[in-house]
Amino acid sequence: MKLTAAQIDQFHVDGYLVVQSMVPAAICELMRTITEAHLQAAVEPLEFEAEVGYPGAPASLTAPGGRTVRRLRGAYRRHRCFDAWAEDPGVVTAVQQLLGEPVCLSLAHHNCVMTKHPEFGSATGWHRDMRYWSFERPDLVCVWLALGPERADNGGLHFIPRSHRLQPEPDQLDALHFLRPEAPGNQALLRHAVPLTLRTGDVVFFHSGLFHSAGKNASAEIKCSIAFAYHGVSNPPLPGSRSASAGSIALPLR
Ligand SMILES: O=C(O)CCC(=O)C(=O)O
Repeated sequence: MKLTAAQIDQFHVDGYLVVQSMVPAAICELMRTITEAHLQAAVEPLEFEAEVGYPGAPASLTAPGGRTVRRLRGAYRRHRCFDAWAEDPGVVTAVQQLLGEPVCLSLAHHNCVMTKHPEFGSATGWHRDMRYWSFERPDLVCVWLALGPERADNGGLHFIPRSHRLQPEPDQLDALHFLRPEAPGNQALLRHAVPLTLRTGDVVFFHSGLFHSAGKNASAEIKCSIAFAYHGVSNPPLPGSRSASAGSIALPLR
């Protein structure tokens, strides 16, 4: 799959691009089945709701819902269906077009199946992924694949279009670099936020500087999405940083 010039422009202007029906239903179904099996068997490495520390998340692993899985980490080495997706030539071509150079998959960031459970799945405040990432330039692309429907009411993503180049004033952010919803400087920004509605097999490419958030899951189904992050070959992780710790996989186009 090659992106059109209009799609590339849209990504650069808005900070994100949705490609509908990029992945066939049968592949999504396989990924969903593997996800459910790994949730059922608690296949490590896992991140639990109690560990994210977001508002409304269970306070400890032993609190009710504390061991609700938030992320199946290490997706790349979890099952062939996930690494095949991470290295899919359509994905690699698209990310290469968006970053303007050959790309690498980061194993340190995202590299997971995000799961948002009803009841104990917590909301995520307004943040940009690059807040704790250490690269020469803050220009990475997250590729997010919906394995089922995603809407505002089941914990789907919200974006602030064009916020990927924003330079917030210190008082707009809290100590953890989340946007402070009550800060006067954020009111106009938050008025422009949009909920994303995705169907199974839709893919969102978004810039690591884009402010995004997600709510709780008020549906009866677990929402599952695959997230991988990519950087350009000329933009490696900084030596000694957490971003460099797990390594990257170079993805030349074959
Ligand atoms: O699904 C969510 O709550 C948000 C996930 C997200 O934005 C992240 O982990 O960076």
